[in-house]
Amino acid sequence: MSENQQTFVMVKPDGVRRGLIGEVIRRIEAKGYTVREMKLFVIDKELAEEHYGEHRERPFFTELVTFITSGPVVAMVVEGTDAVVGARQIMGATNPLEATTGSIRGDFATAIGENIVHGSDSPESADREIKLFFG
Ligand code: DAT
Ligand code: MG
Repeated sequence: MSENQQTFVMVKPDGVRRGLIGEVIRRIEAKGYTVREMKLFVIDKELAEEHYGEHRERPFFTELVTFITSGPVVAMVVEGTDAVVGARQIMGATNPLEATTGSIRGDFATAIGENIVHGSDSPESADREIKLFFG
């Protein structure tokens, strides 16, 4: 059953640096979703470590936190039918080499560490991340 959902979307520092804020929002809106909240700011280390807490033990964690705090991001609450899965479909696979052409990561990224966008991976993650960034 499809349902109306909210998800958390973020244009990461590489996306902002490369001037892709508009492109990401365009694709989200073109799909049929609505941006409900949005802010541009630099994430501090504490918020980055909380947001990526599930990856704390991974070898790339330090690099990930350094990267996500390296410049401004655009954080958004995006709403629409099955928005959690749908937004991730627009983004493509985590590794840009596996992301299909036509997806944001497939079209604009070359490396897993700089893959332009973030999207919540489940409704539970969306709730947690929306509260973390907009609560
Ligand atoms: P996603 O962002 O698609 O939800 P994830 O939650 O598994 O992917 O990982 C979070 C971010 O961490 C991902 O967007 C890029 C980075 N990352 C994931 N796996 C990595 C790896 N093997 N090496 C370097 N960075 C990685
Ligand atoms: Mg994830």
